[in-house]
Amino acid sequence: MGLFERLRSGLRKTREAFLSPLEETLKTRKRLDRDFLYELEELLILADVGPELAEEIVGKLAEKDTGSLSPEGLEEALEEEITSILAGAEREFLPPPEKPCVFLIVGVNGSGKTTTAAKLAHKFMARGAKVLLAAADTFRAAAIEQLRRLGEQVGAEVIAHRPGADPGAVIHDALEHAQRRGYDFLLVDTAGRLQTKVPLMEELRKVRRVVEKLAGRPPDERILVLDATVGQNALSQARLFHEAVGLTGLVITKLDGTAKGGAVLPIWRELGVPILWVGVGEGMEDLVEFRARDFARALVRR
Ligand SMILES: Nc1nc2c(ncn2[C@@H]2O[C@H](COP(=O)(O)OP(=O)(O)OP(=O)(O)O)[C@@H](O)[C@H]2O)c(=O)[nH]1
Ligand SMILES: [Mg+2]
Repeated sequence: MGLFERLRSGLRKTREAFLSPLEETLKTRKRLDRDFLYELEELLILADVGPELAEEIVGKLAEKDTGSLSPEGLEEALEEEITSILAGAEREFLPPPEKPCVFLIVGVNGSGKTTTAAKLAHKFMARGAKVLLAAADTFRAAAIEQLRRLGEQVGAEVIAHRPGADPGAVIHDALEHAQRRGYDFLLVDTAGRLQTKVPLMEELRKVRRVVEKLAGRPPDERILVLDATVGQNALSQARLFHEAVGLTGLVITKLDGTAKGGAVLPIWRELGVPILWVGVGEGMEDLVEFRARDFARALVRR
């Protein structure tokens, strides 16, 4: 499967929930009248685009009204509006000149951090890079095991300490190892507990300092992994993480498991942090680079 097809298939639930009722309406209506626009706005809100952006999109469409309306014409207009809203969210990932490129991967429980770390390792290794994974989630023994297993699956080396060890020490070790052995990437998987918010944030700041001290610069990428099934509610968490580590990018996971894929729009609008990749399945190949046009097309085009 090509990457666009992977994205399209991942967004199927959102697209169907949105397009099917719209197409029904289009069978009976031929104009962008008030009722139709109202229904469109509702469908956008159901897809978790949020009331403000839904109104904005519908407003733009109303301005463009050219009289008769075909399903294709409407889909095309929607694609344009969504692409233009998301245009700034696109950021190409480029590794820094100095090796290793350090990724700090953060997020709440179960958002998909460990899986995403392994998917990224898989992606970079396929391009010939040397990738090291660090198990800085020392909170649960099972978390360390999970990373080891995934590391084995993708063929990446994993640095881990005992459960309960200091995450800072794991990162220190891993970074030294990566520097000595000429690794291109060090991907740091962290713990995701939210119930202990303040200590977690302190811990993340500390992790950032450990990297700064040893590498002479903060982690190159501070990536927040957000679960799309949480929809817009992910925003308040995102702000906390942004405060703690200064995010450089987002990965939005589990788009395949939700009809709320539209939440990507308000997440970008409210947070202003670029979206680097999206997760569209549990497999190691199911991580797609975020491109505004592709995303919009996969979301609203039949
Ligand atoms: N369908 C789907 N499932 C995903 C995706 N990304 C991750 N998952 C699944 O989500 C579950 C949790 O993923 P993990 O990677 O363990 O999440 P985590 O953030 O590391 O979790 P904690 O370490 O417990 O905080 C696993 O079953 C993953 O397979 C995705 O894009 N799509
Ligand atoms: Mg994990």
